[in-house]
Amino acid sequence: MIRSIIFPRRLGKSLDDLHPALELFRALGFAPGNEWHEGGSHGVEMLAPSGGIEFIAAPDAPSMDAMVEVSDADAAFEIVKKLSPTLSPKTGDKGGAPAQIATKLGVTIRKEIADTPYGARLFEVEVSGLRIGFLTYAKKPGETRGLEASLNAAGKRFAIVVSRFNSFITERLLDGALQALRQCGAAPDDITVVHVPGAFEIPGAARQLAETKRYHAIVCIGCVLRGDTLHYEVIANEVARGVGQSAQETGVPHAFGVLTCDTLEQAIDRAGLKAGNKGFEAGLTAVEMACLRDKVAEPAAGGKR
Ligand code: INI
Repeated sequence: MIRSIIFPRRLGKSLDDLHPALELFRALGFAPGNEWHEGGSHGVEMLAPSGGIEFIAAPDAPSMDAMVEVSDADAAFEIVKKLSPTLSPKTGDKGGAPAQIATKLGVTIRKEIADTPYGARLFEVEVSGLRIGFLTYAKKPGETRGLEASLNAAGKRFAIVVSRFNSFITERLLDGALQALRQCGAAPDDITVVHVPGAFEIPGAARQLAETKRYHAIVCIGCVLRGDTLHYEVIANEVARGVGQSAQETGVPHAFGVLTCDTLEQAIDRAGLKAGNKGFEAGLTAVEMACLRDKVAEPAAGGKR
C-alpha cells in the first residue's frame, strides 16, 4: 500500500544551506515532517497535504523541478515578495521577463504571477538551485468553491494577548505570531501586544480588547503544561472556553495559540522546532478570519459563489 512519496534534493553541504528553502516552504504553509542529522549530513522533510509524480512526454524538459498547487497563488506570491524587504529588479531571463532577486533569503522570482494559457494563475521561484512553480487552477464555470478569504493583513489591526507563564515557550510563540502578521502585510503600528501573568488571564484581557472594536482580530498565546500544574485541566479548559466565548459574544475573531502539552519537550517542538510554530499558525488564522469576516459581510456573500 502506497503511503507517500518524497523526492530527496541536495541543496548544499551544511545545514545552513537548507535555510532559504526551509524558510520559503514554511512561510507558504508546508508542514515540517521527519528530520534527521547524521555524521554531518542533514535531512528535513517539508510536507504537502497530498502529492504525486507526473511523467511527461514532450519535446522539451519541464522548466520546473516541482509544481505546488496552492489555494490562492496571488496570496502566496504576496507572501514570497514580503519574505525579503530587499527585493530588487535584476536583469531579465532568456524569455525577456524581468527576474527579481530576494537577496535576503536567496529566493529568485523567475516569473511574476500571471495567467497561464491553460487557465491557471502561476508564478515561479528559484531557491538553492531548485525551480518551483506555484499555481492555482481557475474555477471551472459553475463550480462553487464557497467563500475563501485572502491572507492580506494590510490596513487591519491586531491585538496579541500573551501570557508570561512558561515565557521560554510563549516568547517564541509570540515571535511566530508577529512574523505571520508582518508577512501578511500588517503594519507594526497596527499590532498591539498585551502581556498577562498566566493563561488563565488571557480570556479577560482578550475580551476587553475585543470590546473596544479597535481590532480586526485577537491572537491569544499561552502555554499550559500538565507537569507544572495539578489543575492543568481546569486552566486549559477555562482558557479555551473563555477565549471561545469572547469570540462568539463580541463577534471579533480570536485565534487560539495556547499550547496545552504534557511535557516541556512537546511544547518546545510546537514553538518552532519539529512541529512548526503554533504562534505563527495562530497569526495566519487571525488574518484569515479577519479577512473572512469582511468577505462574509460583503453584499454578494449571500449569493451563490
Ligand atoms: N499558567 C500558565 O499559563 N501555564 C501553566 O502551566 C500554569 N500552571 O502550571 O499553573 C499557569 N498557572 C497560572 C494561571 O494561569 C494564573 O495566572 C494564576 O492561577 C493566577 O490567576
